[in-house]
Amino acid sequence: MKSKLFFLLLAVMSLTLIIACSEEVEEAAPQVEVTKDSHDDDDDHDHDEHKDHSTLEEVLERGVLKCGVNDNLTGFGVVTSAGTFEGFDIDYCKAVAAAILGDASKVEYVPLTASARFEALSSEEIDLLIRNTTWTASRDRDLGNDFTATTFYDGQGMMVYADSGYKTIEDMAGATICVLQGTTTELNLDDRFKSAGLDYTPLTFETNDPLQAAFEERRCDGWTTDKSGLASKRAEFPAAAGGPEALVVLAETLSKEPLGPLTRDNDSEFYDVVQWVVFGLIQAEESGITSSNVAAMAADPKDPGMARLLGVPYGDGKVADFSFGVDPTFIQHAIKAVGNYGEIYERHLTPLGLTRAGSLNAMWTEGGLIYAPPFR
Ligand SMILES: N[C@@H](CCC(=O)N[C@@H](CS)C(=O)NCC(=O)O)C(=O)O
Repeated sequence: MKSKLFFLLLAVMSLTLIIACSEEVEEAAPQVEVTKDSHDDDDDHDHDEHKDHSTLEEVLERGVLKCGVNDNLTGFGVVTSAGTFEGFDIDYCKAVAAAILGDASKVEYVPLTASARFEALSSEEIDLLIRNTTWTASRDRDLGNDFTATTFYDGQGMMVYADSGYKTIEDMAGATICVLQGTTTELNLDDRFKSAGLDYTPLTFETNDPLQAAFEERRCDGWTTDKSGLASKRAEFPAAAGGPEALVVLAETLSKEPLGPLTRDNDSEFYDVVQWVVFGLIQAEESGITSSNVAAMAADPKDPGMARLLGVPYGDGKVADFSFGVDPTFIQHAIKAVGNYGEIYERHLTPLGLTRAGSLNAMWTEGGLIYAPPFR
């Protein structure tokens, strides 16, 4: 009895000690304020709530791919006067539709603003988002997205009037800067000016047209976004406002903006198809396969690797089927529809003056970052 009492006392004392210690630990822990680095990413979705269903199956059943895009950025995604969508990102929507459905025209384009795009993906209004969207940690994790692969390595720039005299960001203390809401641009702008101890006033907009109007009225001294976006907007700057020559893009690149297609978390069949379409078009360029020679290459592949990529046998061998859940010729369909990476770039981005040679978007064999893992 005595020993029971002793153990009880010991237990109470240890418990008190444990509680005291844990409180101490808690108190001693540094007070870190956790900020979600994302007013762009306000919609804090619970990614685990995504149903575990396959978008790939849905697209196959529906017979149409719902692709979230930009409709106001020449080069990447824009509606032509004929009412059709075109651009670098649009070609990736077409390539995925061709790969899955065998028909590049089976795309329903859903135009989205920068701030509406993630909600559209998580609410399943779209299957896939391809809208000059930067891969970041918070978008990947907090917002429950999966970035497939980078199709364009970009970086943020600052555009000013040539007659403003601004040569560097440091010259811009006190300036008013036009910027789009719901973008990485808005956040990087703040990082850059704050860390340099420079005052500035952001003038934010939901869409590009009123932003451009404000810039033309000189209500802001600088216009910041991805350098590709600046090239696009500068190229189309109206003559009445001075034309492209009235504007200069400062040399500095303020950030890393890797752009590419994204899907929802926990949707790996669909994710894999989109990712390997991106890689397949890169490999096609490396292997010298184009939209015009793909049929000939498929009929007589030059090597076993080319046969695997195009989903055809090499000699007497078997077709390599990697169980993507689509026809093994899926990359062949994608190439036929839009061409290889170089052809897509040439068609949409070269006309904007975005020189590929010597940039991060050159092929890895030429010193760039455009690289596909082995298709085997
Ligand atoms: N890459 C950045 C910026 C994306 C972005 O929205 N860029 C602007 C300018 S390049 C745009 O698409 N503007 C067209 C519009 O919203 O009308 C991001 O993912 O947040």
